[in-house]
Amino acid sequence: MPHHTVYEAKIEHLQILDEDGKLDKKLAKDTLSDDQVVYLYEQMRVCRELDEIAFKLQRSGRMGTYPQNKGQEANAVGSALAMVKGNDWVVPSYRENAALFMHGMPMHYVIQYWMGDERGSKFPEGVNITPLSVPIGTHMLHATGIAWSMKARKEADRAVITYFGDGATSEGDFHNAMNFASVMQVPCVFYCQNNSWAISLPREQQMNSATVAQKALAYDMPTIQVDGNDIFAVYKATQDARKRAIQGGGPSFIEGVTYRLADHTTADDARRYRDQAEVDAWLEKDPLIRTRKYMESVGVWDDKKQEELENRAKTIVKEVVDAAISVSAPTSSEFFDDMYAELPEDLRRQRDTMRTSSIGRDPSQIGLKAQHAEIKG
Ligand SMILES: Cc1ncc(C[n+]2csc(CCOP(=O)(O)OP(=O)(O)O)c2C)c(N)n1
Ligand SMILES: [Mg+2]
Repeated sequence: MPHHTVYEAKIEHLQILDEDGKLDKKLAKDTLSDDQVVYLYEQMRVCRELDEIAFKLQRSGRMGTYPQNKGQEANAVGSALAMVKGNDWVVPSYRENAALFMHGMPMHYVIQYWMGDERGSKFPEGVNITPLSVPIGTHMLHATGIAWSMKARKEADRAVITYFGDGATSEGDFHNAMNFASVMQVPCVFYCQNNSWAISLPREQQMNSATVAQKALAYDMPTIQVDGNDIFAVYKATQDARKRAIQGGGPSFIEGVTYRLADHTTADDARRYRDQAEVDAWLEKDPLIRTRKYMESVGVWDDKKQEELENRAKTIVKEVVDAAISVSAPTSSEFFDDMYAELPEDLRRQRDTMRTSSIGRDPSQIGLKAQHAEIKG
């Protein structure tokens, strides 16, 4: 038969907790306990508080810019719980704060980072998280590389998760990372937060594929689309993917379908390009609302607990902001400190001459030496 089908595929969609907080008990089997649900809800609520305060800090001129996570928190918490803190690696973009906190990043670092302080990227030893990546897509290559090193070192019980947006999957780096990860069968979970928008560009204008998940088929990766506002579905898909990774089954892809309820960043005004009706429809699918409904339906949550949590969230975030703004200002030469273990000669020269008019040049060069001495003097 010269003409026949050589490849066929389907993309599955998984939802376990629906928008009304109703759980599919069969699908939920071996996923989250009620205690874990409460824990994840608390993480999401604290993150939401941080988001609101960060927004205010930017508006009052104390922060450069900030990308709110509002509406997407279930993707971060559900997946972060399925990975192993301090053992696995997290390679983030910039819209999954809760995952970073759950994997040990002190919360004030994220505030410091968005205030423009490089020390917000210098995580304590033992925190297996790479710095936030604002360049779109470049970090997925790092995730593949870290996972490849785990494989080369035969670290059989370790895996990597990397987060990125729908827009990032239109970048070449995404495809390079996916291809290499697949060819080398590295233990990496690729988690796409499909929030429908890449700044002002709607998903359907930047890609012609019906799902993001199907892009992984080209790399023969196990792939699934989940309701990204459903902590159960996110947890289950990530748990399956991690299990596959540590058992030598190679990389997996997860598309979490979610929505960016806020502007792209504080530098954006989404009212200029998207309908309020769309936002309103997604407000009803808010992961916090549906998780709370579920918790109330099984009797593990009530108004009193909610009030306590809201107060706790305020206290935590206030402490975090105080910690971020009370650190002493960095000295100007500190920005040379953290890129290299040993500073290359040209950068060393830049650092040593940065306050002279011979910046970056060797002050002992003829003609510059005298000038240098003059300025220093
Ligand atoms: C390499 C690169 N190109 C362009 C940009 C500008 N930029 C910043 S965010 C963004 C959109 C990203 O959309 P998506 O990947 O869907 O992530 P989201 O912001 O929706 O979470 C773009 C194009 C960038 N930061 N890096
Ligand atoms: Mg997006």
